[in-house]
This record gives sequence, C-alpha cells and structure tokens, in this order.
Amino acid sequence: MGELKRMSMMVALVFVVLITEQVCATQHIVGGSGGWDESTDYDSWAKGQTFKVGDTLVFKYTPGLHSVVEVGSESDYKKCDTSNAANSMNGGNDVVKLDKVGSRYFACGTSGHCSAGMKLKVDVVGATGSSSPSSSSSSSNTDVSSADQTHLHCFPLMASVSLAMVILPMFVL
Ligand SMILES: [Cu+2]
Repeated sequence: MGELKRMSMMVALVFVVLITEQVCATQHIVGGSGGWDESTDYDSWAKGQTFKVGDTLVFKYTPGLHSVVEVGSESDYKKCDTSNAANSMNGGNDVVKLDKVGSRYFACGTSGHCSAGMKLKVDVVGATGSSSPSSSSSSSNTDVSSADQTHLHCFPLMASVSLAMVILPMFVL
C-alpha cells in the first residue's frame, strides 16, 4: 500500500516537472514581427534574446519566397554554403527545437538571400538559466526586454509549483 502511494507521488512529481519545463520554454519568433525575410538584422535580433535548451525557433515567411536551411558549421555559415545542409525546411511556419547547448546556424536557401544577410546564428545555453552573459558581444546593453520575457514565461512555473505543493500532500497522507 505504502509502495503504491510512493509510486503515485513519483508520477505526480514527474508530471509536474514535465509541465513546468514546457511552460518555461520560450518560443522565439525569428525576427519578431518582421519574421524571416531579407530586411531584418538577425544579429541584433538574436542579441536581444536568450536561447535556452528546450526553447523553439519559429521561422515565419511566405513559402516559395524563402526557405530555412540549417548548416552544420560556422565556416559554411560564413560562406553561405548550404550544400552540407543538416536540415532544410520550406513550409513557411517552420519550428526548430533547440535541444542542446551550443551554436546553431541557419540560412535562407533562396539564391542570394543568405549573402544579403538572411542568416541567423543562435547560441543555445543551458535551461537552468545560470544567466551567463552573452558570450562574445562586448556592448551588451542591458537586455531588459529578454529578461522580462523570460520572467513572463516562467511565471506559470510558480503557479505550477504551488499547485504541486497542494496536490502532493494528498498523495503522501
Ligand atoms: Cu530568403
């Protein structure tokens, strides 16, 4: 009997952890309201964001005009060489899950677009959010907006945790 209670408590705990992880993950619309196009500066857009493991990128664009090609190396990214694509998408609402720490490189597959600046480098940091300052940039003007954003998305976490505190004792008693 006690075994059963312990098991159900564990299940509840796992459930809560899964929920909070999902709630806390941020969905980044690449380029903000401008989406994935030729007129957005993706370097400066990326600087205002914190990309954590578990977050997702969403590339929004008109299918046929653009595409999303993930390239495997920084040198390919710099050269706009999309011949060694790790992944390519052309649906116009393409979701990329950031599943591990490290750099990811994306370019538009339409001829000429990448060299015109339609490319994106993303540095993914650990989800536990030990907020390491954005690695390279020296002129990191306070990322108030991204901090707010993270806070906002993580707020339901508090709610979930307090909910768990109410629910879990029911299993223990
Ligand atoms: Cu393009």
